[in-house]
Amino acid sequence: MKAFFRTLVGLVLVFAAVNSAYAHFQMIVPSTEIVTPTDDKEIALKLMFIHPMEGHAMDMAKPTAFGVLVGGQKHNLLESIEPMEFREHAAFKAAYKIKRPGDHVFYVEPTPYWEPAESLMIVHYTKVVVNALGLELGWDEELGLKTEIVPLVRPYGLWAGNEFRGIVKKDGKPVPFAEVEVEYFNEDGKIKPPADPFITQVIKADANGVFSYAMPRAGWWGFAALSEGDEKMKNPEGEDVPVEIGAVMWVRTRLME
Ligand SMILES: [Cu+2]
Repeated sequence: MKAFFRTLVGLVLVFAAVNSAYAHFQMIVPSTEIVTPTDDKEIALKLMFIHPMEGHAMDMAKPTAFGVLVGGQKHNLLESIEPMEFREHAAFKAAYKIKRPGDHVFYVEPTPYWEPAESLMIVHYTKVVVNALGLELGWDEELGLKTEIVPLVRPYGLWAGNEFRGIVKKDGKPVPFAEVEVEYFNEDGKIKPPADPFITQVIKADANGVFSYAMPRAGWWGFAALSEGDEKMKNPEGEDVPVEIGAVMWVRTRLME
């Protein structure tokens, strides 16, 4: 009987770990994905590490890198970030003034996060595109991150129901059959998933690393392609542990009405 309970407890722990594995997403969301010539040129960006559908957050350390690619040039914005709180956890924010037309690809490389439940370090290289002042140029440019989603669909001006497509890359090369997790940012908690599989959508890329997903609701959608890092990393206890590297991209859809 004791052995049975031990097995049961073990199984519950395994399932709990599997579940939490489905949910971490680094987020980078701007106050708007499109800045028109008549709009305020200052936008606000929020960086947080959360479970987008379920709503809870983890503490985020100051990122390793934060910047923007615009007009073919990368600008380091790390000095502009400030700490903030998001759902009682450490997060960051930044203000950015749009100075030129064109697509702005904002990115963040977080400091590795230790996840004891999964015994691994997590690094989600994350990006989001803001279109500015009427010039639609630059959204498909690669940042050259360790792992990255390169969009095959212009990632703004999207209606709810539109399809998003992208190529998953690692070290600049497509990742065949990469697994991509998709979550909706359930900001107001209105969506109540009827069962656990609704929390995170799981899709796979094809042989060329290309994936697609039709987004059924207006709001922010996160796409996370996860893979194992080539090298181990030291956890806070000084042990060598595997690293989960993620290529994350955020896309906003709006309601057609
Ligand atoms: Cu978590």
